[in-house]
Amino acid sequence: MEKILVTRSSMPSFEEYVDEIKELWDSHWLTNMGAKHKELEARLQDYLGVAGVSLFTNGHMALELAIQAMNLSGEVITTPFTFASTTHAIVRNGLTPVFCDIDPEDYTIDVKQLESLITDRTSAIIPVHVYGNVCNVEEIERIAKKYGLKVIYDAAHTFGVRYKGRGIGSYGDASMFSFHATKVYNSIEGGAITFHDQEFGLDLYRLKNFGIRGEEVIDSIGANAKMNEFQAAMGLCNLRHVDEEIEKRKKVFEKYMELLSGVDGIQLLKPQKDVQPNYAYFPVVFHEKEFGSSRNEVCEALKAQQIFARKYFYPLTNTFDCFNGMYDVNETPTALHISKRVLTLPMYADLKEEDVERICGIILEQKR
Ligand code: T4K
Repeated sequence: MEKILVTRSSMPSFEEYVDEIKELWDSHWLTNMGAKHKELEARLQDYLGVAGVSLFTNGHMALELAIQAMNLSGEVITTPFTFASTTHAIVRNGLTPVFCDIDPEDYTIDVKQLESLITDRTSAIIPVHVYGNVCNVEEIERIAKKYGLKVIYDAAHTFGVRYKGRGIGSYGDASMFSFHATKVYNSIEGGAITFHDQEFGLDLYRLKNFGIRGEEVIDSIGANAKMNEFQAAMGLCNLRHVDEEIEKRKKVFEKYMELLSGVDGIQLLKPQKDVQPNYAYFPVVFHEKEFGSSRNEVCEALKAQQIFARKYFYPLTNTFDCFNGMYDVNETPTALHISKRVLTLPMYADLKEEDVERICGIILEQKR
């Protein structure tokens, strides 16, 4: 039986990629903001509908350096229902994450609780557009303005998403996109920060290149987080096909919806108003009492048939071993509840209709 994994990288044809990288053999320019890098930044600025784009070697380093470039201090409010990256980027900047609970339906930061977590040490909010679901950007903006806080969105999952006709990366002070192989759009590994303030863009440019301002002037403590030309070439190729890929994902998404909607004990994503989605993930929350089987039982039943769904995002970041019990998970009860019950099903553009039917068949067999 052929294995079905939670996702499968989108790729251009071999010929298209080879054609794209041919020039690199002529130029011998392989990295350090070369021609492909420049072209991709310009194309993404246009595609994402943002004022500025800075490319990085991966999404995580993009987030870490965006936080550094903001000169934040003290506490940063975020959610624990996310990939390790979000919390680690805060902690690795010497900042203290303060965990806000999530909304029980779209799993993004619960804006009703946000204000109560603000102290005189708070400097920023880092909300996550988890699974491609858009946070309540208006309310976040209102609160941030009121308290003078910066907002950096973890938009790793929201490539191509638009809200009220605007690219999602145009909200907040900055947004981080991941172009990892597992994402809707990939540059093998890769990431970007989108921003409005061109000065901030220059800071990012320097921070991803060791803090070098000029050959003899190094005036900030940077890292090396540059996207190389082979990554940028993959990004250029995949950008030509991303709309088509999202259309194909939509079909997979709709098939899952058709087969799993209305089943007692199964909670699915709801379409969000004014959002043009990208169908990044297909999370299902299993309520054991009503469904009759637990998330773990469903996961095991799928595994027995060579189908590898994933528990994104379990465990919560505020329970990670590396934090040695520093955070109280009971402060985010909804996040805890959802993380114990969620399973993200295989989701990618080329997932066959009959495979979706098979996956749903196995899930529904677990209904007691
Ligand atoms: N913020 C959020 C909210 C994020 O979700 C992420 C990344 C980040 C920040 C950081 O962005 P990056 O620094 O990664 O750009 C995967 C990804 O590695 C990670 O990018 C992603 N989130 C996370 C949700 O998922 P793992 O540990 O689950 O990956 P792995 O190796 O188990 O792969 C999962 C499946 O993907 C495989 O079963 C098959 C498929 N796959 C994987 C690879 C590596 C492919 O089809 N092709 C591939 O090349 O973390």
